[in-house]
This record gives sequence, structure tokens and C-alpha cells, in this order.
Amino acid sequence: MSALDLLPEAIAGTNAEAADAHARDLDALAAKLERKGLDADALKAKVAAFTVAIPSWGTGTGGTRFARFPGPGEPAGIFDKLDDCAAIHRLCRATPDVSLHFPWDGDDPAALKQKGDALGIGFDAVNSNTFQDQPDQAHSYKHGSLSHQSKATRDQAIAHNIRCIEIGAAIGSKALTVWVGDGTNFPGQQDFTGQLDRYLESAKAIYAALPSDWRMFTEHKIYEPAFYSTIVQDWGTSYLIATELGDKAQCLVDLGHHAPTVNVEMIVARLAAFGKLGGFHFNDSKYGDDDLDSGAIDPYRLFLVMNEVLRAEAKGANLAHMIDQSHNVTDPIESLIASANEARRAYAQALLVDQDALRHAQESNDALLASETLKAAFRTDVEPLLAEVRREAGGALDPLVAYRASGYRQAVAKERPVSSGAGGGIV
Ligand code: AFD
Ligand code: MN
Ligand code: MN
Repeated sequence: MSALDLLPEAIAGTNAEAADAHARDLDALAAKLERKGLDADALKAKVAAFTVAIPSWGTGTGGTRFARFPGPGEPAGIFDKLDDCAAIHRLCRATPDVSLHFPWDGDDPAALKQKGDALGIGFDAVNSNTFQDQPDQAHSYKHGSLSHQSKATRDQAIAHNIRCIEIGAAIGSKALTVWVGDGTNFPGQQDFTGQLDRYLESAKAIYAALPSDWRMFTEHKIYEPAFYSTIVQDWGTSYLIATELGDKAQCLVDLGHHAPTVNVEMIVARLAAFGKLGGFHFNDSKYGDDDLDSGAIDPYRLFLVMNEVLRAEAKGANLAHMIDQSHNVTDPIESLIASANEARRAYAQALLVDQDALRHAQESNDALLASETLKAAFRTDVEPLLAEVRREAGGALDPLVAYRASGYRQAVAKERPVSSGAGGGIV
């Protein structure tokens, strides 16, 4: 028996306990929506269609560069990670896809596909990793990868990205996300332009290997692991790279990859306006690349981002919704469930924005009414609607309660080896 088999009973049992209160809350919300001229059923269908991909690397306890404190039942490999992803989806019914990271997730596409199919899990964008060395590799990435001074090192990094595309193509992915740690720690360490030229040449070689129906996402980040300059440091450079590469290249916005005061929703709008918005890594941030749970710090910002997501998607943008988080002090399954729910909540709230009222306020320069129009949607408690969407799809009214009731973590802890806490590191 698999630990996943514990879930149906826990879902049924906790749903039964919560059924009466849920029905009353849902009726009250439906009545409120109706007064505003909104149809709860139409909203439910749109919310159900909004899904986010789970990062395979987010299912294990993360760490900082100081330490890592693993919990019980840590996944020992990609197949355990996929089990955990399936558990998350069965509870919250919002995460049918997983985003894989290579070589962390092995090099056996047939086995990955078989496991995904058996669990009913699909695969979103694959991620390459040239920000750390693997035991068997010929050339070190200590001083860079796709932008390295040495052609042999650049070629090795290119070959790895092409292998990621091959694995991805075999398992049904349609995109490659490229994030590199390349940069410098000292002024003068590298020539800014020469480094970018080398990066572009490498990126073009990867781009040339994309299947016709694939996209390549370029992901920027302001700093870390490089602390003076980072090669793809902001959305401007990401846009320039994606433009230089061609139509199949688009920008990926990780919500935590900007300076703390940056207006991320405006970046989203700008990239969308020029057809270069490819997708997201949802998470939250207080200072930098904190990789905190979605909506944990600034749920209003997440709502404002979703408002732009809705506008872009209404105009036909195909956006990859993915999570990229590191869970240091929580059970990663719980954090991922909560994050998927928060992403959906913000999306549902954005659906409630009275767009006519907003446009009217903008046209009449009524700043306060414009702000209040957004706030009115943000203030609406859509939890009963989210719960009903989960219930109708076979999930839990309260997935965290059902997860804890299931004993899933305790069950996998009995089967999986104890994970070592030695060393720091992001995952
Ligand atoms: C990095 C980036 C990038 C990368 C991930 C690995 O956000 O998405 O793939 O973390 O954990 O900071
Ligand atoms: Mn990211
Ligand atoms: Mn990040």
C-alpha cells in the first residue's frame, strides 16, 4: 500500500465534517456575487482552469547557505518527489503538473514518463542546472557556465541544456527555463559586454535545438550567487536576450528576483505588452530571492500581479504558472498546498475586479475610486468558492486539515531513509 492510498479516506472524512459550514458559507458568497452581477458557476469554471506547476526541488526541505534542517520522510529521489507532488494535487486539485530540474531529477525520461502517467501527473517547463558542479563533469562552473571564458566550459553547459530539452521532449514538456548564476563578485572581474556576448552565443546554440512547438524561458535575478554583477540581472536584460533569440524565447518572472521596492506587476504588464511574457515562478519575498510561500508576505502584490496575468491571458498570452520555493521551516507539502491555494485565491480575486468601473475611474482620473475598485475585489473572501472548486474535482475542502488527518508524512517517514542535515545549499 502506498501512502497516497491514505488520502481518499482523509479527504472524505474531513469533507463530511466541514460540509454544513461550507454549504452555508458558499451560499452567502454566491448571494453576494449575484448582487454584484457575477455568476458563481462561471467563476468556478475559470478558477478550476487556473493551475500551477509544482517544482520537484520544492518537495524536499530547503536550506540557507548556513544550514539545512531536514524533516521526517524527506523524498529520497525524484520518484518520492513525484509521489509528494501527486499527494499535493490530490488534496488541492490545483497542481496537475510538475516542473523538473536536471540533473537533480536524473536522466531517465522513460521512467519519469511512466511514473508521471501512473500518478496522473504531467510535466511543465524543465530547468537546467549549470550553477553548480556535478561529480563527473569535466569543466567547473565556478567562474561561469554559458558565459564562461573557456569555450569547452560553455560547450559543456550548452550540451547539458540540449539534453534537458531531449528529456523534456520525451516526457511531454514544452519549455526549457534557463537561469544561470553567472556573474562577478568584483568590479573589473569580467567585461560586462564580453560576458553577455558569450552568453548570447551559447543561448543561441540552445535555442537552435528547441523543437518547433517549444519555448525557451529566460529567467532574470538581481543577484546571488554573484554579488557584484549578474549576467541576466533584470527584466530589461531578459527582454533583450529573448528578443535577440527569437519568437520562441520569452521572459520568466520569478516574483522574488527583484529589488525589494520594484513594481513587479508593472514589469509583468510591460513584458506582456510586447509579447515577451512567458511565465512565472510564484513565491513571495521580503528582501531578495527569499523563496517564501506564495502570498505569505504581500498577498496584495500577488493579487496585482494576477490582475495583469488575467489581462495578458485575455489577450491570448500563453503563460506558464509555476512555483519556485524553498521551504526551510515548514513541511514542504503543506507549504506547496498553501501556495497553490494562495495563487488561486489571488487569481479568483482578480476575476472579481469590476473592469468597467476601473476603466471609468481611470478615464475620469478618479484615483481613489480606481484604487477602491481593486481593493473591493481583493477584500472579498473567496475561500468558499476555492473550496467548492476543490470539492467538485475530488479534492479536500480544507487540504491542510485533510493532509494532516491522512498521516501521509508519518507513513512516508517509515519508508524513506533519514535525510542528512549536513551542509547548506538551496535545496
Ligand atoms: C534559483 C532560480 C531558478 C532556479 C532555482 C533553483 O530561482 O529558478 O532554478 O533557484 O532552486 O534562485
Ligand atoms: Mn525561479
Ligand atoms: Mn529564486
